[in-house]
Amino acid sequence: MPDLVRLSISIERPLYARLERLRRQARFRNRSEFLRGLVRDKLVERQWQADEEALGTVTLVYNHRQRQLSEKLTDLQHHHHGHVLAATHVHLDEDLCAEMIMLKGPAEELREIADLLRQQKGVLHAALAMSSTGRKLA
Ligand code: NI
Repeated sequence: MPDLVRLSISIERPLYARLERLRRQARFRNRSEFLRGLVRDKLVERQWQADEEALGTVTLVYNHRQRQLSEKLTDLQHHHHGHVLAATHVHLDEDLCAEMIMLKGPAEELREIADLLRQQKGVLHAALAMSSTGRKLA
């Protein structure tokens, strides 16, 4: 375990109250752990801004009866096979499908792949969860 540094900070009372509300809403009991999480969130945000190696998951919802859509989504993943770590397909009902595609690579390339997937006709919703390979977060 790395050395721990204890710090004391000054913060305005209303801002402290807001911080505590955020901590409770996030269901953190431990304030230190909550603050570590905030710092790591900011670090991951900076990693994406700086186009560093990143991990991302695209969630797609679409109707598989849309002509050629399943084939297009598969073609796109094959074309970017160097960035696709895994994909899971779930049949939500008779018509609708959800697909989770886990990607790894430079952040901007992951954004581009997510945008390409999102733009396909018949995709009802697409969300990109921007995460990290975990390096430089400890
Ligand atoms: Ni399906």
